Amino acid sequence: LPIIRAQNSPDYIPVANFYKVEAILRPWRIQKVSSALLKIGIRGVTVSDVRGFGAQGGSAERQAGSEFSEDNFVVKVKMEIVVSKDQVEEVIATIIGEARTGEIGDGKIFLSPVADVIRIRTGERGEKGERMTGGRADMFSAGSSST
Ligand code: AKG
Repeated sequence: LPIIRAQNSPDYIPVANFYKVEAILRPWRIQKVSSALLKIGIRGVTVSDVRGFGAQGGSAERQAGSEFSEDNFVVKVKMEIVVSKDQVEEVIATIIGEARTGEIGDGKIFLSPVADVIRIRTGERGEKGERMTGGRADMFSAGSSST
């Protein structure tokens, strides 16, 4: 990846065409988040059942007992979405808008550069590899595609 500023600087900025938005979320907010993402044209979403803890060590604010497992790791869902650079901020805002309760345990979002996206079926890479049928590119080209 091209790097702006010295690579060994703590404030270097990796530049990429694609970014992975990785969100650790409350399981019961996943449905709201994914339907909001669908509405803005996001089609490729991966979720995993995960357990973890943050600054509270997984032990604070036991307002929802069922969220906690025996060993104090809190049950969460990890949602991973790889999008082109221009979609990153809208995706982050959408996730926050649907996932935030304002209480401890809302989770976190991690953003990382992604070097390439490759569709296994076709071998397409880059923008073609990332594009999803019915997704953003189709939504924006709907008016002009008939010409
Ligand atoms: C933490 O461990 O930092 C927490 O936020 C625990 C509370 C939760 O995730 O529900």
